[in-house]
Parts: sequence; structure tokens; C-alpha cells
Amino acid sequence: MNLENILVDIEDGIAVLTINRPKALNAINDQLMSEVGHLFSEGLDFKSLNGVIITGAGEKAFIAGADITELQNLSTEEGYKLSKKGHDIFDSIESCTIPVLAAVNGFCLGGGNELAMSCHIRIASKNAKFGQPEVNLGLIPGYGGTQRLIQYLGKGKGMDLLLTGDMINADEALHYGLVVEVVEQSELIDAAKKKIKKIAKKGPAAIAKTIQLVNAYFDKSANGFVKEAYGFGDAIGSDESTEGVSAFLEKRKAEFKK
Ligand code: CO8
Repeated sequence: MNLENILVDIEDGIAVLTINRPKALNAINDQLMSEVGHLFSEGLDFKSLNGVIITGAGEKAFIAGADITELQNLSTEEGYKLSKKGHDIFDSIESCTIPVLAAVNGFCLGGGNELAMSCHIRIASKNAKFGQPEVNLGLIPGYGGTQRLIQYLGKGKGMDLLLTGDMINADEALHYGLVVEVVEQSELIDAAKKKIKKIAKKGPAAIAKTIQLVNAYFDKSANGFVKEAYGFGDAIGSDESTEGVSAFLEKRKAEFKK
């Protein structure tokens, strides 16, 4: 697959994937999502790698969410399918048999935070900001945010962020356990590489099994991800999200009706 939106740099057994749409703050469009899916299915040779780092191009954003320009005029059915596609691809990151680290270098919002949360470990630069601002658009998270944010933050703070759309900074993210380390931006990739090199000294089968078993803890039969995908379809097909998304694109405040 021809990668238009992701730079891949492999050195010393570590693949650094740079999400590269800086003019849109690295927002995830459908093509970019497919490219992530390709890399975590057949595009990377995990047997020859010790780990993967995902980061964003530039100094301002990791990923500022799904590309809002693609969220206009979607039907309920299209919204469900896009959400489900994202769930499957982010699940493939979460179940990767080698460590996948998010090196969060700025805004980490909406779909960007959902991608970061599907990685095994997150390290942030000091300017990083995390949030799920979908409600500002009359939307809900569609790439696992309603499920994974609660896993990391607990119901109390997770619900607060999901309902207010507020952002937390890197130190708060460290406090809540969303990230494990906060460093200067210039040191971010080195810090992520250092972590992968440390893990690479352990038994690879033990690492793969540990990832599988930690994920198993959250594998519930009442599947909130399925409910989220249907809920996202309902939200995107509604007048509320038509108003919310249009308001963002027209750079005005949304006027939601009761
Ligand atoms: N999508 C598209 N373009 C974006 C996005 C985005 N998510 N975020 C920023 N941009 C663009 C801006 O429109 C702007 O473009 P232009 O220069 O052409 O006007 C450029 O990037 C720079 O952004 P700003 O000028 O807004 O930069 P600021 O520093 O003023 O603000 C913010 C930075 C606070 C990050 C602001 O850009 C912002 O609020 N962005 C939107 C954040 C957001 O709402 N993200 C959630 C999106 S919805 C989502 O992720 C749902 C996921 C599930 C989807 C499931 C199915 C598809």
C-alpha cells in the first residue's frame, strides 16, 4: 500500500511511525486510518522488530482527532461502519505482540487520544494536551474513547472529560496514569526508544503473552465497543452533529437545540 500520510523509519529494530498531516494537526482521515490498518496487519514485519513508536509530525500536535472535514453529511450507517473500522484497526494495535508506544508531542484529541490509548504505553512531551472533545461537535467518541478512557482514568475523571470535552495537560495525564512519563519535546523519541530497548531485553514470548493477558482483563461479554459504534452512527446521522460539525468548519460557536 502506498503510504501518503505516515512516514515509516526503521532503525535498530524500532519502527517510528510519524503521522504526517501537520497542516490539519495530523487529523485522521479515512485514508490515514487505512494506512494504520495496513501497517498493523501486513505492512510491518513484527518478527524483526522490538517495538513501534507512533508520533505526530511537527511540534504542535500528536493527532487533533478524526478529520472533521470528513464528518459532514454522513448517514447513520456510514457512521457505524467508520466507527467499526476504527475499532478493528485500533484493536490490532492493542493486540500487537510487540510493544507499541505513543510518543505524544502536542494535542492528543478525539480519535488521536483513542489511537494513543490503543497503544500499550504513552510518553508525553510537556506541551501535550489530552481530551475527547466530540461533544462540542454534537458527537460521541467513535474509536473506542467511551471504553478505553474509563479503563485508564476510572469512571469519575473519565466521565468528566467525556461530558465536558475539557482537556488535561501532560502533568495531569501523568497524575491519572494516562501517560507514564513527561519529558521535553526534544527528548521524546529518545525516551520512547529507551523504553522499547529496556523491554527488548526481556523474553519476547513473555512480553507477547503479558500484552495478551492484560488485554484479556478488559474483554467483557457485554461489548461497549459495539454499543459505541451504533451510538456513533446515531450521533453522526443527527441534526445535532450536523450543526456541531458545520460550526467547527465555519469557525463559529455551535448552537445546539434542546
Ligand atoms: N480535523 C480537521 N482539521 C483540523 C482538525 C480536525 N480534527 N483539528 C484542527 N484542524 C485544522 C484546523 O481546521 C486548521 O485548519 P486551517 O488552518 O485550514 O484553518 C488547522 O488544523 C490548525 O488548527 P487551528 O487553527 O484550529 O489551531 P488552534 O491552535 O487554534 O487550535 C485545536 C488547536 C484546539 C486542536 C483546534 O484545532 C481544535 O479544536 N481542533 C478540533 C479538535 C476536535 O474536535 N477533535 C475531535 C474530532 S472528532 C473525533 O475525533 C471523532 C473520533 C471518532 C470518529 C469515528 C468515525 C469517523
